[in-house]
Amino acid sequence: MKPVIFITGATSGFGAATTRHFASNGWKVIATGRRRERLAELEAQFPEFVHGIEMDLTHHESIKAAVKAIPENFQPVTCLFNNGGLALGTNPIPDIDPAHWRTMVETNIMGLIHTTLELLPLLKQVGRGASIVNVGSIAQRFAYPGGNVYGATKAFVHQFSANLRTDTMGTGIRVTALEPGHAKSEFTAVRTGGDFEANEKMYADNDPLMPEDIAQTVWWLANLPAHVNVNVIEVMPVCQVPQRPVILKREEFSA
Ligand code: NDP
Ligand code: 8X3
Repeated sequence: MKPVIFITGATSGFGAATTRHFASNGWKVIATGRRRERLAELEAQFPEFVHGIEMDLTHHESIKAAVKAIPENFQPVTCLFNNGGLALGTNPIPDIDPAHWRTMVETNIMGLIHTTLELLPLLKQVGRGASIVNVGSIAQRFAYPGGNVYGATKAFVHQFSANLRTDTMGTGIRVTALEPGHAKSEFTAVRTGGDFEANEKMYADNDPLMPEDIAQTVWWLANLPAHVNVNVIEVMPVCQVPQRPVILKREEFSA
């Protein structure tokens, strides 16, 4: 029987690349997201390997319906790639849109925990060798102006992943928080409300991670020997360097 991966956010960026990588290498993929036409493209590219299901992470009922709609020949599930998510807005507090905050919490936190809850029975059927890969971000550890609620949702993913490991203890299911840095996708276009020029500019003069880099990392994680659990993995492009905290001079304070 071929192994199966359930992917959230399969319509773009990391999720689309991971769908292609796994399907090309003989896994079956349940590809989910809101944009049906993009799911259809993936299905057309890999007719026997990809099954698309429309799913909105912000609605628990939509997640339940999607899991119910998984065809029998795409069960049980060996890997859950909890990847779908977004940042909205780049302004520091208080110049923010409360609706953005709500959507980020509903997608990055509620969507991820509800998906985990609904998939667990199918992962438990596999048990030893099954895995959950939760996409966090370096933004959970490195603060930056305008990162406010986005970074905090990813800090949730970091700690939830650790707690989930303790709750799944004894089932054989592995849990990893995968925390990427600067990576090219549609992330910045979404964050800026559809500014694809800003998206291109962000990556024009540097060499970011590419979605395929993340797909390969997920592949490595999912195919490690069954007794190995990578708790956290932080991945950055060589062009991105973590630095020490900023120190302000007295004259740089506004009051
Ligand atoms: P993209 O914008 O390219 O992809 C985001 C995916 O999330 C899309 O497939 C989108 O699908 C899905 N999504 C968003 N909202 C919902 C929703 N309500 N319901 C279902 N699916 C949803 O960005 P990335 O590939 O970069 O992002 C993937 C993950 O990686 C995110 O969690 C992001 O926070 C994280 N990340 C990104 C980094 C980067 O620099 N790019 C770095 C670190 C982490 P659709 O719109 O069709 O529903
Ligand atoms: C996305 C990475 O640093 O742009 O999670 O917020 S960052």
